[in-house]
Amino acid sequence: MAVITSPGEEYKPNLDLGNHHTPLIFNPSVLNLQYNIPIQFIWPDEDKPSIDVPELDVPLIDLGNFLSDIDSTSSSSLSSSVLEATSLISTACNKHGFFLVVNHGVSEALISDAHDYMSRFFDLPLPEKQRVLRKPGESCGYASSFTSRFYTKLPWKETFSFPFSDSKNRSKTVQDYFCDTLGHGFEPFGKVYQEYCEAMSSLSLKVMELLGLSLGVRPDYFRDFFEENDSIMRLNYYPPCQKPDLTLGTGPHCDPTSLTILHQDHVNGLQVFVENQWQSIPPNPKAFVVNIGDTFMALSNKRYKSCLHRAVVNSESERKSLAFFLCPKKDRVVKPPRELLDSITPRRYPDFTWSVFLEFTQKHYRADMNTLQAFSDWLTTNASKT
Ligand SMILES: O=C(O)CCC(=O)C(=O)O
Repeated sequence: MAVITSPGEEYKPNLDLGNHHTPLIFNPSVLNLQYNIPIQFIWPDEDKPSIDVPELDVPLIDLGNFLSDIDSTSSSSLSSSVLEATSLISTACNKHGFFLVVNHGVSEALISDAHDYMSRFFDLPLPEKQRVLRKPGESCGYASSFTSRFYTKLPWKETFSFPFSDSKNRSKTVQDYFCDTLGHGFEPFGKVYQEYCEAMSSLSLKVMELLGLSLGVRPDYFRDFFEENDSIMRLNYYPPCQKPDLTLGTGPHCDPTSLTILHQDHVNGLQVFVENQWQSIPPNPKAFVVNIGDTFMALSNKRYKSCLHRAVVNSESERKSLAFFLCPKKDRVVKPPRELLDSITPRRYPDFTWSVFLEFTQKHYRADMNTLQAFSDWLTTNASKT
């Protein structure tokens, strides 16, 4: 069975990629000028992208009032802005699971620093980045298509992922990760991303309150569930490509995680598969794109959708995005609250922990639109064997 190292990337070990038995090197400054892109980057016809797709109807949720009113979810009568936000969120999450948030309280300077340090990281010479190479079966480190790990449908990108823990008793900070893997010179990188991840974690907990309200669940239920989260932060770099109609930056996948908070730079690229067609979410520097992942789909007992999405590339501009993947504390048991169960709505998925689901996506199954169902079937089959 194919093994996946991250959403949308197929991993088959020990296969030689080069036409002449030399491994393929993902060197953006060479590849971005090539008109004959290596065959491994050419996707099958059914996956080939179209740049010219309609724009997705995605609601813009203004969090300003909600964040400034500390009692916004505890009073018996919710303010009209909270009611409006939960209604928009409910409609979007029943349909495709994507919405935008503005007036989110994250400082522009921090977002700008996070983009700036992302450029500095990807501008490093390849051997420097390789010092923090992601190993097969792991979710963190630097990854691109330069190794011989990948076989076909290579994504046109480089990524760098690292862990973030919101636990008071965490053993390592993001700063420690950068210093341990890349050296003390990288402390400023770690400092910026520790701060950025903390901002993303607290924004996700606020979004969890709104998701709870929108589902008719007490607002602290999901918020408490994600306290002390063990999350993942990913930096995505997509170089220009002279054949953008043949390849993909990130292949079609659903996020196995719980909630994704994405910040795109000014270049178009994100597309979501809704109503049988790919639709784009254009960049908005003032907004974060939020989407439901498979684990939240399970927590909501399949009320809310985790939707297929991908990133396309283009021939003129490089593109970057910052993705924070909210995940529960590793040993938390994922099960929907009782408010979402009744005699006509049975449990859709068995209990599981995030650590087992994560391992399943890394070692046994590619992240696609069927990942959660395949995991659920696998759990049920294995449970019945024991
Ligand atoms: O870069 C983007 O717009 C999407 C990235 C994404 O889907 C991912 O990192 O899983």
